[in-house]
Amino acid sequence: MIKLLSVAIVAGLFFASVEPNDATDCWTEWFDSSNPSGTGDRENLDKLNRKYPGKICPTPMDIEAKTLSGLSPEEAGDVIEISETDSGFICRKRDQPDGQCNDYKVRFSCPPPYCAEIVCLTKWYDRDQPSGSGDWETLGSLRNENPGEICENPLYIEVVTTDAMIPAIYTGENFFTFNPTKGFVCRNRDQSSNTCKDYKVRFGCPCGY
Ligand SMILES: [Ca+2]
Ligand SMILES: [Ca+2]
Repeated sequence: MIKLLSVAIVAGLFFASVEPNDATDCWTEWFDSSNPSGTGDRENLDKLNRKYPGKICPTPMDIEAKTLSGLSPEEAGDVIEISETDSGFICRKRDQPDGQCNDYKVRFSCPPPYCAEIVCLTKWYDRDQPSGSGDWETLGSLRNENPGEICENPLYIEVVTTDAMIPAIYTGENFFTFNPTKGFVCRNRDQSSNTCKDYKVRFGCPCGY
């Protein structure tokens, strides 16, 4: 749910509670993946999850944004757009009176189960090559072929190319499936080059699984 909000509404709705509502909730560390060099500053949750696997819970309860110098959007005088927690934070230059956005960092609050849970990464898996219809590294197939090795409901997935270990989000390819509960699929037909790179994946599971 995207809402265009004035600074006053944003301050009231989303940034009034700078600490977690429940004392047992926890905040993640701060993330800054984007600079306001183009049309604005965008700190997207999906992108952050892929760039920092295991660092953010799958369904954050709240989001907080501050400038790198520590000001709230209200204090910085910026009008921001925020999709509560599912896609993160956007400051668009075109929405600003002065046409400029500050550089923001964001953090998320996570529910108690996540706070107490330390995430452990599995080994890397590479079960398929993109020589057929694409590179199919689905969680179902990987679990079937590696019994007992991967938890049923992973919290995170990390995907890199098999050769240079380039994170999938930086290869510019279009992915059919890319999430911790289904795994990863790159279909050749979705690429302008008609072929996917070869990827390997690993998952974040509760430690002790
Ligand atoms: Ca930023
Ligand atoms: Ca592969």
